[in-house]
Order: sequence, then C-alpha cells, then structure tokens
Amino acid sequence: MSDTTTSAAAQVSDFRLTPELVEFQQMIRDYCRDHLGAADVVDREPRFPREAVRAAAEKGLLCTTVAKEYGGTDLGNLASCVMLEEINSVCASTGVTISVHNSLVNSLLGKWCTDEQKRRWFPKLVTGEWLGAYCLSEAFSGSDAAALRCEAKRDGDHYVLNGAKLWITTGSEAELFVVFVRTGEDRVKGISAIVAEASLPGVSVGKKERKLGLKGSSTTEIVFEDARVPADCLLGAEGEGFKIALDTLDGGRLGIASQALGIARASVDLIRGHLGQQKDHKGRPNASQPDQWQMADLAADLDAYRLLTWRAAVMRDRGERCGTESAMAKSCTARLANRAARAAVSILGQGGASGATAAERLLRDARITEIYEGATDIQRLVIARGLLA
Ligand code: COS
Repeated sequence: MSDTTTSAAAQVSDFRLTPELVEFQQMIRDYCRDHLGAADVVDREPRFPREAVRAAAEKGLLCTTVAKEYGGTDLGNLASCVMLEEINSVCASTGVTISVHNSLVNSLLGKWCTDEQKRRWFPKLVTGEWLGAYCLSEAFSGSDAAALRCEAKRDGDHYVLNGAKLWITTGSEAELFVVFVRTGEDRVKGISAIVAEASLPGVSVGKKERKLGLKGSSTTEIVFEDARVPADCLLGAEGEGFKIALDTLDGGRLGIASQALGIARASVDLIRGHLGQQKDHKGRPNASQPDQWQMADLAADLDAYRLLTWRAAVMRDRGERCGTESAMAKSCTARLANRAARAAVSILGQGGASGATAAERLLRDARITEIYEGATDIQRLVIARGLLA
C-alpha cells in the first residue's frame, strides 16, 4: 500500500475526501461526461461498451488496485469506490466491467501471485489490452460457493480442467480467467485458484445470458474441456482457493456497493429534478409531501450508506479484515438502489416507466446488485456470523 493510499484512508476520518481524491473524482466525472454518453444505446442494442472501457484504460482506471511497480496507480479501494459510484451513476454496464477487472481480478492477482506471475499478467491487464474475469459460480454452486465441482487434475507440469462456470461477468470479452477449481475432495480445502488464459485449447465461451439489466455487460458460461493449464498458473498453494475467493469478494462487494450507490444517486437526482419542477402559481416548490418524504429518506440513506462503504474500503486499504463491514455496505446499498430506482419510476410516472428518462434502466440495473457477488441474504448471514464469532 502506497503513502497516497494511507493518507487517503486517514483523511476520510473527518468524513471528507482528501483534495487528491476530490481531484480524482472530478477527473472521473469528466471521463463520464466524455465517454459514457452512449449508456442508453449500450443498454438498448445491447452492446459491450468497448470504447468506454478502452478510454477508461487510457486514463489508468483499470489498475487502481495494482502496485506502481507493476504499472498500476495503486490508488486503493477507497479511490476505487469513489470512481465506481461516479461511473455507475451513468452506466452500470461499464461500471461492472471496471469493477470486476479491478476488484475481483487485479486485486486478487496483486495479493496472491508470485512476483513472476505478476510480471507475466499485469503488463496486459493494467493497460486494458486484456480484461479479466472471475469464475466462481456454477450451475449447482451459487450462494453455496464451496459446493463447486469444476475439477483440475494434475498431469505432469499441467492441470487438466473440466467443467463449466456460470454467470461470468465479462465472459465473452475477457482474455484471462481466474478459475476456482476442485483439486481435492475436502469441501473447502479441496478448492484451488488457477489462472486460465482464454486462448488455451479447451477453454471456450458457452451460453450467453439474456438479462433483465446490465445489458451492455457480457455475462456468459465459460466451459473447460480437457483444458491443459500450466501448473505455474496456480495461485497460492493447492487448497487455498476458497480463502482466496472469499477474501477477494470482501473487496469485490465494495465495488458492487459503489455501483448500488451510483444507481441510487442517479435515481435520487431524477426525483429531485422532477419534484423541483413542480411549483405553485407563485413559483414556490409544491411537490406532494409524501413524494418529498420519500426523496428525503432516500437522500439520507444514500449519504449514510456511502460512509458505510467508505469505512470498509478504508479498512481494506489498511490491510484489515472487512468481511462484516463489506457485507453491511453491500446489503444496505443494494437494497437502497432498488428502493430508489423503484421510487424514481413511480414518482416520474409515465416519464419513469416509459424509457423517456433513465429511471426504467436504473430499475432494471439495480436488481442484480442484490443478487451477484453474494445475494442480500448471504450478506446478512456474513454479518450475523461476524457478530456472533
Ligand atoms: N476471507 C478469507 N477467508 C474466509 C472468509 C473471508 N472473507 N470467509 C470465510 N473464510 C474461510 C473461513 O475462515 C474458513 O476457513 P477454515 O475452514 O480454515 O476456518 C473457510 O473459508 C470456509 O468458510 P465458511 O465455513 O464460512 O464457508 P461456507 O461454506 O459456510 O460459506 C458463505 C460461507 C455462504 C459466506 C460463502 O459460500 C459465500 O460467500 N457465498 C456467496 C458466494 C458469492 O458471493 N458468489 C458470487 C460469485 S461472484 S458473481
């Protein structure tokens, strides 16, 4: 962790970002204005937001969790949260692509790779020449991640992978997959983490999902059929995979919490704009009081849950365990995003439901925040376990 990360973490204690992070946030807002104008088109066609991701790479937004010695900016988790709230307030399809690349792939590789492995993969990942994907879920293991079956059998200096991973974000676009595989029988200690490059024979993209929201993001099955992966692509030791998966999700959930904050904020902005136009004959605000109360509650929760998210990010930047705090952030923000987007559609009426404004897209995009990277009930379980431990 760099000095910048440390000072950023220290400064949030007075509930404000450092001048450096405020400047970074402004740079992200400029990026959003210049490159995310096609959010509606990306959703409607739908198409992968390739240009936006490429521009993000050029601005160094695909390496916020990579150390400087490997070409990253090493801004850390708090800066990533600030960035992802901004991006997701405009385009959640771009937001999830950047979130997964940074918080599920790069941060995992930075923590668990050997120096040689980092030098092998980071040059392509920090520049965006390659995108990364995180392959944990399977047909019979979603919430119960340790039930996974995709297997890797050692054969000389290779592992032979067989099985299929489901619901893989960026699946059809990624060149590098972090794959969680079964290398032994023990439910937890029989799981290992391995990097499989997409170009290997036996690795292919399977079914493409048709989704409710995040339509511009690619979500696919990834299939392994006798795929021979060099043994030096194993991350950590055999049997450490589950720990690697869950530790990484503690950070990934902050990316999704920030996505939910972005969606909630955009929804509140739409409501505020709509209610602000309602005036009496003397030009005074006269929106209905129930609508104002709803907006007030959403705005208060938005500020509260942002602090909850930043607290967990600061803990992670300090190298502390933040599973409970990260789960608190994700469960609260994801529910808020859904409430806020629902309210925006209702309050804007025809303009909300028709697609004339972003409200309808926000409502569809919000839903998944309560499902992926651990459903809300899983977050509640993690929080309860943390409290009872
Ligand atoms: N960081 C590091 N290690 C962790 C951890 C964390 N946050 N959480 C648990 N572990 C370790 C535990 O310490 C335990 O190790 P030991 O056996 O050495 O003590 C091991 O992992 C197993 O933990 P646990 O017994 O809690 O595992 P469970 O099978 O009960 O699973 C849940 C726990 C449900 C929390 C887990 O399966 C989960 O998070 N599911 C959701 C998965 C998910 O988010 N999928 C989305 C994929 S991306 S779309």
